[in-house]
This record gives sequence, structure tokens and C-alpha cells, in this order.
Amino acid sequence: MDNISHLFGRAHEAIRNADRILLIAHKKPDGDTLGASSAVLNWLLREGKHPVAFCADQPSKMFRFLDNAHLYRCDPAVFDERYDLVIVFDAGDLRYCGVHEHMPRLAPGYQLINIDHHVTNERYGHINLVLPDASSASEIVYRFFTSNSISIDGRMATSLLTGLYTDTSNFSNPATNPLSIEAAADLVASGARHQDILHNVVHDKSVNLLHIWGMLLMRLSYNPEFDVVSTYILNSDTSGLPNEAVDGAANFLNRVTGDCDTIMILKELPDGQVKGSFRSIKRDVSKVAKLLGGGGHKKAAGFTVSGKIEVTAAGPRIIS
Ligand SMILES: [Mn+2]
Repeated sequence: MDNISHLFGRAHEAIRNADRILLIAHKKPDGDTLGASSAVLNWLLREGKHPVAFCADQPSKMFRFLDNAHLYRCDPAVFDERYDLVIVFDAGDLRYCGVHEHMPRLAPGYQLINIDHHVTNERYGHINLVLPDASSASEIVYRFFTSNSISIDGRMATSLLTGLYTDTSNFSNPATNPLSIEAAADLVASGARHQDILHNVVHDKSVNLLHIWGMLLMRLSYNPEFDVVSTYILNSDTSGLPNEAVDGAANFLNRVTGDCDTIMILKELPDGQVKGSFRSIKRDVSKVAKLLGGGGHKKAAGFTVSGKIEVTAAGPRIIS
């Protein structure tokens, strides 16, 4: 038995022995953290367990089609209840997850399972199901289910396929691998509501959002020194557009840069910070992101620093 099958078995045993289980999706939740956690939520409900799903930020409307998405709670009072087991989904560390301050309030005696695919993961769990080669946390949950012969129903399949879709940018980015495509085929066969996912998550671009994308495209510039294409968005450009909007643009631009293989998008945040998103085909951008206090994957990483954007002839740069 290889190491990961052994870990999947240990995680299954910990779940079988638990009744009160806290499931944590990371803050500013995306399709992967919600897909992976809601798949487990729906499984635990089917098993008659008592799961509680927590996310520091309210999941956006586009994810309401996921079964039992209404059960996610944002109230930190969740951490004053007692649990046998805590499972964290798609978070390299607990600060990024948005629960760093709440965790010490949990009554001791719980086990912690960390399910993640970020290369920068800090292995903060008692059981760490961390596979940096997996396309998504949802793919790891899929492998957990199949490794333990747990049947995947239509609800669980819809959740997992949502995570696969979003983290692979519709099976187009470099995280896409044979296992993720096989998993997707199997999930569709298991009753995943494929059209629901397309309708809610893929074909969801509003006119306002496409205007922002247009602005980002107009401002593209190439920096030969770093061999990076960059663009930017100022705080004054947006009125309350969610961060996922810019993440979506980074994924879109990742596909249109032909000669240069690395793209950086800078976005001014309303609180005097600048968020940077990197996408690359060949480079390991997680290293640069980590140097700047951020993290992520080899091909998709980001950081947040204080400052604002200054636009120069060589492209945008961050000044304090
Ligand atoms: Mn993910």
C-alpha cells in the first residue's frame, strides 16, 4: 500500500470514529474549496453524522446551486462548539484560510485533517492529505472517496466536478492532468449536474466584469527585463467588484499570452494594499509570490503587499 492510500485510510478511520465534524472552506471561497468541502458535507449528511460547514466569507451567489450550500455558516461562534474532528479544505495555511484567530478557541481533543494541493502547504494537520500534483483539493477528495470505496452520488459528484472545473480553468490550465480528466468523466457518470455547473460557474460573466477585462487587455505591457507581461487595475476603476473577478481575468489572460509565458496582474485594494496575481506556463511563480509574502501553486500564485500602483512607461509598479 503506498503512502497516500495509507493516509486516505487513516483519514477515513478518523471520520468513521467522529460524529461532530467541522468542515472549513477558506475565506473568499472559490469553486474548489466549496466543491471539496460540500462534497464531504453531503457525504457526512448521508452517513447520518453531524457536520458543521464554516467559511469566514459568505459564499457568492454563483455557488448556490451546490447542494446544501445554504448550510455554510460565517459566524465565528461556530468555534465555541465541540468537535471530534476538523477538516480544512484547499488552504496552504490557517491564516490564508481566515480561521487562524478562531482555532485556539476550539475545545482540545479534536483531530485535524488538512486536504490541500498548494505546493506551499505548511502541513498543519494531524493527517495531511497534501498532494501538490493534484489539480485541485476536489481531485484529492475524489481520490479519497474512490480509495476507500465510498460511493459518490449526484450531489457529491456535482460538488467535486465544480472544483475540478474552476481550479483547472475548464480543463485548460497546466494543473490539468490525466487523473483530473478521468475523475471528471467518472463524476459525470456518477450523476454530476454538468449543465448546472456550466450555467452557474462558467457562463457567468456580467457586462460590468467584461468591461474590466477590456480595460485589463488595453493596459497589457511587456517587460523584456523580466520577460513578464503585466497589467493592472486601480481602485478607482472598480466599484465593489469581487476579487474573484480579477482572478478570473488572470486565468483568461494566461491563455492569450503567446510568446511570453508569464503574466502578472496588479490590483489596488480599497484598504491601501495591492494584490498581485501571477500565472505562468513554464516558470515556478510560487517562489516569487513567496518572496513577497504570498504563496500558491507553481503555475498560479499571488501575494498582497501594502502600497499603491504607479504606472510607468515600462509598465505598472508598486510604490509605498
Ligand atoms: Mn484549489
